[in-house]
Amino acid sequence: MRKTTQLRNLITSKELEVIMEAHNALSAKIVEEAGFKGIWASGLSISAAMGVRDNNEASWTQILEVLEFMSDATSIPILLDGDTGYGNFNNARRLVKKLEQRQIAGVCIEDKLFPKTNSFIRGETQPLASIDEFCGKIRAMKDTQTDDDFVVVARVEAFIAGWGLREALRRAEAYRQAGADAILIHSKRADFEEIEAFMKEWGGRHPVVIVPTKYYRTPTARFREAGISMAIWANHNLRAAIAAMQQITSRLYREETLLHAESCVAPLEEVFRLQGAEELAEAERKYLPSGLNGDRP
Ligand code: SPV
Ligand code: MG
Repeated sequence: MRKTTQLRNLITSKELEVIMEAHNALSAKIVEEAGFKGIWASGLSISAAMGVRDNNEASWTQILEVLEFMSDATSIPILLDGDTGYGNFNNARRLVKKLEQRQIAGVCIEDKLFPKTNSFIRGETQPLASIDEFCGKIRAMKDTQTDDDFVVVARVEAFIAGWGLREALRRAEAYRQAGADAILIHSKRADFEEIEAFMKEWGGRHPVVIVPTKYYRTPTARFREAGISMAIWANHNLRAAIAAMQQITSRLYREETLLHAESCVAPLEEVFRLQGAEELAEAERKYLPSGLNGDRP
């Protein structure tokens, strides 16, 4: 099944679906192997892995290069965190064209201004896009896609900016009418209450996606009860990698020996397996004349 169709099915299914963050091909592959049905290509994680801030410091073509490796390495759909679409409607529609060429299944855009800032950094101070401008961007993206199943998710930042429930609903409804396939309603609160209030008023009009990073204590059953379509574990591979790398690096620095490190890290064979070394060995048996390592006289 096409990756776009897979993602559309996840978004529109009656069940709660959960997708997980990846920030490069290796983490994307790990997400697929764990059993997840989709990948969140997180702007925060990809930028952090590049050593830059989540402020569009990495160019959108640099993000595309990472995505291409992620897409090549996996068979489950990738939903790109496309920030604001990297500019106006024109940049956003060109992004859609380039994503489709790389078999990226969908993109989420947020109603902020380019260059954006991560929602958890001084959210209240962040300006929001005008509703009309953002709706034009959504329409341009939907008009550009050539695969009907390509998914455009519109992310509402009204709660992040402190604009309240009424504004969140107004924006979500406008984005639905502009053609978005789902609404991502974001919150920085430690509880689920503002999202729950939104869901009550929303009344199942259109699929809703959430990112429970800050309200991680909320049991997943409550997301189901509220009628959420998709939850995103948005940055946990990056944060796991940071913790693991800091631990092993400081230990190796202190101990000046590899003696105790070996049991704390993945075996080298696991690295080769994840890279697909076995497939290359098979291909060599098929395509390389046996015993030849270059011509010798
Ligand atoms: C991301 O993963 O980059 C997101 C989610 O956009 S958040 O960091 O919560 O804004
Ligand atoms: Mg982001």
